[in-house]
Amino acid sequence: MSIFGRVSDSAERQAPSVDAVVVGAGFAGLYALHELRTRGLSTRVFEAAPEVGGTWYFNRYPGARCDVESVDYCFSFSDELQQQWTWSEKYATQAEILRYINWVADKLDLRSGIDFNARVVSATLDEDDSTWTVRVDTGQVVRARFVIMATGPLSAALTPNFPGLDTFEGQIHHTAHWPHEGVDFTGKRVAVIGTGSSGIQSIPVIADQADELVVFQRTPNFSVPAGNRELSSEDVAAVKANYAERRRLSWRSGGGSPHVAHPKLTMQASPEERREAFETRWQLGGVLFSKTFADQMTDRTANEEARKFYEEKIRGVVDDPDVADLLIPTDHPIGTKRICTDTNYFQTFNRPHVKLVSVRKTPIVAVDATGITTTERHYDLDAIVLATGFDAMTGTLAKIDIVGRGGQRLRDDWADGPRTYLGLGVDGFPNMFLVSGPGAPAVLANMVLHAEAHVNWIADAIGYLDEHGYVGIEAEPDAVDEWIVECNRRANATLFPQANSWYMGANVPGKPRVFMLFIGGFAVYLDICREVAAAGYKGFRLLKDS
Ligand code: N01
Repeated sequence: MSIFGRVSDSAERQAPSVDAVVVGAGFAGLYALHELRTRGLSTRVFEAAPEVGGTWYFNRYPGARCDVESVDYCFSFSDELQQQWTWSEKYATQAEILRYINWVADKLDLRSGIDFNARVVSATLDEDDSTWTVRVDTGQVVRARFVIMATGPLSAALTPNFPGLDTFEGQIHHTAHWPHEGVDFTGKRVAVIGTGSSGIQSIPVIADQADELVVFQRTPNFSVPAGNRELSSEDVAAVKANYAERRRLSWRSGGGSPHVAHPKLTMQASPEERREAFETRWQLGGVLFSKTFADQMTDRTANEEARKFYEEKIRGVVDDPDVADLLIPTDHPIGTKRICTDTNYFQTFNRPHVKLVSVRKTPIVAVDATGITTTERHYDLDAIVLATGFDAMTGTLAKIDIVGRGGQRLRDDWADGPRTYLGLGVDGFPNMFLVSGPGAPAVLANMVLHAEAHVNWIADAIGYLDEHGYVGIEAEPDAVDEWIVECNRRANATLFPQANSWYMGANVPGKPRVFMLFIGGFAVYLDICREVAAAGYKGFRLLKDS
């Protein structure tokens, strides 16, 4: 080691020290700060953005809303919070969710614990005492007993490598990095590339403004009308009077919201019952259409019934049958990519100034100063919107240089796919916890409740270590291996692996194709985590001071 290395090591040893560093100030990071502080642990949060909000700070594209009902997609840990805040719509806009997050941050005095404009660039384990040295792009260095990665599964935006993209002379905006002042497309010729949730929400709004809109679609997506509406004071009062029961159902559910599937399996229901159930769920709106019947995501025949109903609905609103053919997915079972929720998405393609281009039929060849060229023709454009998604689950963690035992790097360790135990711990990386990481239900559940559950588990684990005189906790390699097998076993019993989804890493060229989530259900997962803790953190090695 060079003398400079030694000098810097000793300087780092004198760096300020806290019990926990939390990376990210979205829902998860904010709750972690609140909970760890409440339990008397000194905690510092680093947030790359200038404000709180995480995904809801960045994703402010036109039409951005949550696809989980607002009354469920908010903190449950404090009845005072859920009683005091009043949501205005069934599905909250990005702006309203961000207002809510700011309100919580103020109410719980969280800002004082957060460094903003502070991107964590590395976290390095000191094996002698199982502590972490965390470096920030501001030059700050902090030592911590625990590092909690509340970095969010969908926070590394993906920009495809279209040749010539940087030569385009008009505006380019990624939905995940939308300008705060907004974008006015009035009188403009606009392209949207990508038809996932972000594209499907923004396309109808952009179409309202633009002179011409060209939508470049690679894979058509299933999208169900959101059925959004304003909440009346009676709606709000009914939810608030019944919040405890609503939350109880959510905690015991498959996805973290109080949905109950039809009592029969799809093919046990008569054709009339089936149709009525699909119609009722369709009218209620949103992603839960894929859970109308409990077997829809495991039984191909059941799934096909839902798909046929869906196809009929879409053909009913798209005027041109050739356009409808392009818009209706045929390459994956319904629900195996996250179902999108929309407001007038399909109707938008009936408008004369909106054109749909399948880049499967006519791929994008290049972008130049004036627009996009496909194998068929050139499109003159003033603006390009990239609704091209994320390097999900692992992308953000891979950007941080996380160095564990023996100098092993997390990004190398995960080269063939992420390895975690319960989505919470990683072998070789003691005292580092993930919130909503790969191997947890994460995005398959209500992310707010999921974050609360993870943070509570982590805080309990730290309490257990302190109470019993341990300095560290580390996932056992065998437990990680077995958990991966378990996650794969459960995924393979469903239809999910049949889709080239971001759940599978399939949207990122070169990313290993593995199903990155625990699909056994939110309540089942929480029970497993509880059992592991109750058994003295079975599958984790508890470390004594050496
Ligand atoms: O990203 P996506 P997203 N050439 O990956 C296409 C959550 N979310 O930001 O499907 C051409 O779904 C890509 O095509 P393909 C939610 O969990 C929630 O929309 O890979 N096209 C796809 O059409 C969601 O699932 C909400 O073939 C290219 C699109 O870009 C997740 O975030 C709102 C391409 C990307 O879709 C991600 O959603 C928004 C290329 N080279 C997001 N590369 C709500 O709560 C990619 N594409 C409602």
